[in-house]
Amino acid sequence: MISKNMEAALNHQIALEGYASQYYLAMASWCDKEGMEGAAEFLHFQSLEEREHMLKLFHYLSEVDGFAITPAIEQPPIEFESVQEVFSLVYEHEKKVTQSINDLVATCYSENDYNTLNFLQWYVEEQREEENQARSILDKIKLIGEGGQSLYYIDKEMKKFLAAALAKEAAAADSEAQ
Ligand code: OFO
Repeated sequence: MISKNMEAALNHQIALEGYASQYYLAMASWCDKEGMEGAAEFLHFQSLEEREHMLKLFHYLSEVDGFAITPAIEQPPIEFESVQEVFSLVYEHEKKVTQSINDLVATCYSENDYNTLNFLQWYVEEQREEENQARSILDKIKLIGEGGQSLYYIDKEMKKFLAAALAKEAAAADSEAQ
């Protein structure tokens, strides 16, 4: 059984993860349009990840006799100035999600809800990794600089970031299977 307050807080998080999925999908489409295939692939992957984060919360709410609410589809921005802007927005969004997870953890303590606290540990770790990843991408883009030839190198780097994210996912699936 979960409190109404915690149920509402987790539904808010569901909406935030769902929005992140839409947001990154819009960014993927923009990168594709600009011929940045590597960045587009990375953002498509990230968009799917966010949907999974949303669904994980959905299932948790059902498991603890709560009611998961399907969030409305909000139109995210679809045009961006540059690939640097895209990833600085990703970084900003990840920081916002981290703050929201931290607030949820604080609510768990104030309600003595140790089940939800335990469940959220996965998100705490995931946010640390995702924030770090977004910051590293942004640093790399700043280092390479923008402009014709730089975009080619940025896109190549994005493929490496995607490969690392896929390897991490495969390792997590392996350890779950054991
Ligand atoms: Fe859901 O991990 Fe990022 O936001």
